[in-house]
Amino acid sequence: MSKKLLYAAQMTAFDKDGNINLDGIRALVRYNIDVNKVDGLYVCGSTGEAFMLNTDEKKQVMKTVYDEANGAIDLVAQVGSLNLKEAKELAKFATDLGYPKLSAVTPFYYNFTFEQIKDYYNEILKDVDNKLLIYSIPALTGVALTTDQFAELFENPKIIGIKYTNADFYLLERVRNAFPDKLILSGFDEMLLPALALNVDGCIGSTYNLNAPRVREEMDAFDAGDIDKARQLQNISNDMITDLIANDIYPTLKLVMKHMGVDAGYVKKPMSHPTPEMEAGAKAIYEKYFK
Ligand code: NGF
Repeated sequence: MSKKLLYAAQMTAFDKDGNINLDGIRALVRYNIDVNKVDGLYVCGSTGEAFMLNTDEKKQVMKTVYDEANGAIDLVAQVGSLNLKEAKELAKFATDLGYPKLSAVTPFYYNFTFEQIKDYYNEILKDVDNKLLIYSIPALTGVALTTDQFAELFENPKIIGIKYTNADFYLLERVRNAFPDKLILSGFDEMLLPALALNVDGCIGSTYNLNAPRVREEMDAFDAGDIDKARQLQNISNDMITDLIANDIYPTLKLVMKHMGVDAGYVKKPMSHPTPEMEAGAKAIYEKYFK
C-alpha cells in the first residue's frame, strides 16, 4: 500500500434546478470509501462547486459528508470565501462537527495584498482549534504565492500545508525543500507523477472520484521504484483526463459516475447540463477506461 495520501475532491450532487441532493452526496461518499478506498475527502472545494453555494448549503454538504464518512477516512473542509465572516463561520461549523482539517482558498478577485491574504488566514483560524491547508490555485484565483510568502503564512502553527494546484514545478521543488515537515498535496491530477518525483505527500483531485484505484497503483509503483509502470499508468490517466476535459469535465465526471452505478445528479448552472453528445462522450469514456 502506497505511503502517499490519496484524497478525492468530493463532488456535490444537485437536482436539475440546482438544489443539493443529499442522497446523491451520500452515495458519492460511500463509493469513495468502499470502492475507491481513498484516504480522505476534500469537501466544498472547486469540484464540489462550492463557490456557487450559499452558506446553509455548504453546511448541509459538510454535515452530510461527515455523517456518511462516520470517521472512516480523513476529511478536509474547504471554508475559504471572499466573505471572511462566512469563512470564519464555516471554519467554526466544520470544526464543531469534528472535521480534522480545514482548507481555505486564497482570497481572489480584488487583487488583495499579501498582508491582506495573511490577515485572512489568521482571522479564519483565530477562534478555532483546528489545522489548515492553504488552497493555492493560481490559474483560477490569480494569486501566486512565493516561497517566502508561504513561509510567512506558516508562522501561524495552525497552517500545516498546501493543496498545491499549480503547474509551477520549480516553485514546488523550492517549497518542498524549504518546508520538509509541511503536508503538500498535489492538486493537478494530470501532473501527479512529476509532483511525486518532487516528493509531495499525496494528492487531491476531481478525477480520483472515478480513477482512484489506477492512481493508487501508480503511487504504489512509484514507491516501489517502478517508474516505467508509474509512467504508463499516468499516461492512461492523462488520456482519460484529456477526454474528460474535451467533453466538459464537471458534468462529465457525474455522467461517468452514473455508469459506475452512482447517481451524482446534475452540475449547478451556470455550468452546463448534459447534451446528448456529452452523454455519448461520457459513455465512451466509461467504456474505454473503466469497463
Ligand atoms: O477543478 C480543478 C480546477 N482542479 C481539480 C482540483 O485541483 C480541485 C483537479 O482535480 C480540487 O481538488 C477541488 O478544489 O475540489 C482538476 O479537475 C484535474 O486535475 C483536471 O484538470 O483546476
